[in-house]
Amino acid sequence: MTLLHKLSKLAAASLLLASTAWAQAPAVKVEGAWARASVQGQKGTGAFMKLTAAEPMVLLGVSSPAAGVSEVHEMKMDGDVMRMRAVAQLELPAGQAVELKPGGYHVMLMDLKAPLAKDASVPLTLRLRNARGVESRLDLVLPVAASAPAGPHKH
Ligand SMILES: [Cu+2]
Repeated sequence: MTLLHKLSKLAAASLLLASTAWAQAPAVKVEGAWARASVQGQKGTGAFMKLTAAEPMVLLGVSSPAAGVSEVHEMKMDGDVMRMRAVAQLELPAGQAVELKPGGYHVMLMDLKAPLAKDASVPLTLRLRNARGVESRLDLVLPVAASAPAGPHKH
């Protein structure tokens, strides 16, 4: 076997590894994630982010060690009253950004174990399912802020 042959075999092997790693990488891009700071005695707060799935995915749920209960909520006008309710799952169409933001969809962290201090961070895990029914988890660490941080992706 020539050296060149060996090298090309190695290159092929590493390409294969790279593509395998890519296939297992989370198929959802998360941008601008943050959680709203809470004060002593406040039981719940919101977390927000922009999710863009590379393939059709469904957000099945969320969890955080900082909260007793974590849910995906939707805010909707009911007559002239803004109400929020838990959604069982949230569709993430391929290539289309779904925004979780104040006044719309959001992650609700309830039964907080301690106030979320500004400039702290909070772990949040997204539970996802792709179109083939394969479930995956995406572990995030969200910065805690009083309002949406200005980021490079602001439009
Ligand atoms: Cu809510």
